[in-house]
Amino acid sequence: MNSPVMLGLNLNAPAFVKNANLIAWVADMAALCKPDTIYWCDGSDEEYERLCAQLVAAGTFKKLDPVKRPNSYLACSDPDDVARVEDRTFICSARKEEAGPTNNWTDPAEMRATLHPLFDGSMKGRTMYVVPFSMGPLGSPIAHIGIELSDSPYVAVNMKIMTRMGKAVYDVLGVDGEYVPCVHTVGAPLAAGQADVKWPCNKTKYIVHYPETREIWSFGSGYGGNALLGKKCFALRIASGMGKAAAGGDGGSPGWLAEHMLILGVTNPEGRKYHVAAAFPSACGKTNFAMLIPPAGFDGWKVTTIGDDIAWIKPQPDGTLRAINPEAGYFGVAPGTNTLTNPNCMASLDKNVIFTNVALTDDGDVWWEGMGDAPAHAIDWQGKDWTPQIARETGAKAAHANARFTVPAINNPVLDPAWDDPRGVVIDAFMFGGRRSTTVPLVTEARNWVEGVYMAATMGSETTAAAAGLQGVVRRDPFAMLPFIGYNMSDYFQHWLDLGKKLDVPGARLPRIFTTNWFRKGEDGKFVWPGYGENMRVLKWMIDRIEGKVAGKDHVFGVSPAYEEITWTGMDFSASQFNTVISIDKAAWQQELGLHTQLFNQLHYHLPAELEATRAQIEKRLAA
Ligand code: SAT
Ligand code: MN
Repeated sequence: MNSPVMLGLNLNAPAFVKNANLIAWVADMAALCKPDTIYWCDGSDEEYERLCAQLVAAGTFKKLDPVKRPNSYLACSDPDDVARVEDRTFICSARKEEAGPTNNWTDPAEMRATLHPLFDGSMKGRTMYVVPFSMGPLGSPIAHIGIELSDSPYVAVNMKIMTRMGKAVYDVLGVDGEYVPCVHTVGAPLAAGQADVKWPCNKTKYIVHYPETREIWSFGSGYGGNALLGKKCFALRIASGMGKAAAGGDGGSPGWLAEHMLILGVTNPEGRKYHVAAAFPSACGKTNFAMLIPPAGFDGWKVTTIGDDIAWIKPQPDGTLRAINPEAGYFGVAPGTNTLTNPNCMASLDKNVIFTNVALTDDGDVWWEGMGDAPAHAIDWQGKDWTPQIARETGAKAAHANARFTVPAINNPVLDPAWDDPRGVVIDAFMFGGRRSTTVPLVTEARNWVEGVYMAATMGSETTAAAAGLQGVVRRDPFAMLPFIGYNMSDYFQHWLDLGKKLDVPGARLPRIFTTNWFRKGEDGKFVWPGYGENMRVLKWMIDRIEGKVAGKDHVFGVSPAYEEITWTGMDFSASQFNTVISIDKAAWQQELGLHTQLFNQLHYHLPAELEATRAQIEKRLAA
């Protein structure tokens, strides 16, 4: 391989970078990708502003009105680059069984041979940004460091919001610290004199993970989880494997968990505070739930946000589980967000935001479907004129269904004081929630850890616009991790079961496990449960369960609330409406169990016997 010096490229490594391994790797990657220049990000505000100004000059960003949206920008992507590409995402472990049947797998040597020519010269005519980031509070025992090399300044500025990015990371890394190397290119090299486009990307896309060597290689996309490699690629796919690999050893370590979960704090009027980690698939309202405002009638209740998408959870010697949010910002879904569905989120979006694929209004602000009154005219996310009349006539959407905002966590008015605490917070309950128009009740508590793992493992959900492809079809999405687990799904189930056993030490109290479904529909095809802030009523029932205040009703696969156990103050919801969202239809559940069997057949390799036994028990109870 040519050295960068031979190529005439100056590495420009600043004095604060003291890690020889890192410098050598950057040199190797520069020799391969052949950028025109290398820029080492320091994470300063001055740098952020400079890169944003550069993105404005390039036409990628539009600066929004400085009074209406101070220090905020709009980016509109290529229409072919709008969501995660699950069919182009690969887990390249040494053996196929280690990736498991739910992941795309290619032999690592073969994948390297495919990627090498694609990355060779891929950054020509561009700058390679060296982006140092910490997933989690700097120096936290639960946190880990990554370095992303990217030829996208859009990625660099988004990483500044989404992670602890900058110079201080190098202090934690030191001369020989470890980091996860992440290489990203939009795959659009520029010939000498060739003009750039606003959103460079490539029709060919590869989002590749090598779990053994803990590397991430991403080619061809500039969007979201495809390109901001700290998020799904590192914090879920690579980290889930790290947590599993940490299990065992001489000390019998339980390992740890990297989960697709929000983390919230909930304080009751008596002042007792609990922490809940909740898994929902992408675009199913994690950000809304994490910022929930208790409705009228819930005086003295308070919900605070630790994280809205990902949780890293480590068992402690006392049997507790402590969790951190590895991220520092929110990459949330814009459409549907408004002052009624999520007032705290709307307040967060007042300033310092990067919007992607929403509409630009004539007064230099943004708009999306479900934000409120439509403007008389706007420029839609594809740069076309948009009016309410055009929308009526053609169905054109002003914003893409997967349009996003990138916003710093510190903008959130209900940010939990412990959100940046390196020790994390103690988890009292897990929640798993799918998007199901039928069958699954509003809320159910598992009677024990194994039953909870079974519920999470068999969760189904209707697909959303967060991933490219078919939408609204029910697929099994175990733990809301189907697109994010970095190793064999059945081994992951086993990891959860083993962890539960190891935590079950005298004096310790395992977190309770609940499943929820906000999305049951009535015969008219409309949602029956109002959701959003009203979800507080379900959250309160969970806390009441933890405190032993409500008995619940036992049924075939867990415990659900009686109508009187939910606090209805300030809400009209009849017993019969409640029945529509909580009832268990035997025939539907017999069918549902058939789908569980199908899933278990698919996952038979290493499938824990406890899960199959739990399924058989439920089947027996159903038949009784
Ligand atoms: O684009 S992301 O993968 O970051 C968002 C999501 O799918 O949750
Ligand atoms: Mn997510």
